[in-house]
Amino acid sequence: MDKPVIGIVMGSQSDWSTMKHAAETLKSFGIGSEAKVLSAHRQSDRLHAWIAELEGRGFKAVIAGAGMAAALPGVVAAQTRLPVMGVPMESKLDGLDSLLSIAQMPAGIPVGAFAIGRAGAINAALMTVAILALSDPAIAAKLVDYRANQANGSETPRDE
Ligand code: RP5
Repeated sequence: MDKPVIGIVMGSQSDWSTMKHAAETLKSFGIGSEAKVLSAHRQSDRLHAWIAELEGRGFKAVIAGAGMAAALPGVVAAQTRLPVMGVPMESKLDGLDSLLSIAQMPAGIPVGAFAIGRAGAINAALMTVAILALSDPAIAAKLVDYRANQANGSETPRDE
């Protein structure tokens, strides 16, 4: 197993069905991740302890997913200088509550806000891949291949 360099944290076990797409995307690039359920509201002390260790353990970025009053990405960003990607869960108000909670950060503590649900989880992972690619030519080459493969998709429409 690759040494984890990307942290994946979510507010509830119920978020994993979405956040697993971030982990799977990273795995497809051979990038190790560590996934945790640590709610900003329900497990704030344990969340703080986990964040405090990340830089020392060699992590490069964090993907944080949460729903409802989705404070988690911002709380993580407030406690680390690592880049934080926020993924809104498709929750009570179709995820709009989560999206606004994640996007509307006060100036000074940035969180990258992604699309609601699966697309956001995948794109958050791809953004961390792009960050790693800046200093890792092997990952950069895989990212170029990934993009090229999308461009090679069929031109024949089909039902989902
Ligand atoms: C948030 O509340 C979690 O991120 C989750 O999306 C939502 C609901 O959590 P559960 O009640 O399913 O544990 O904190």
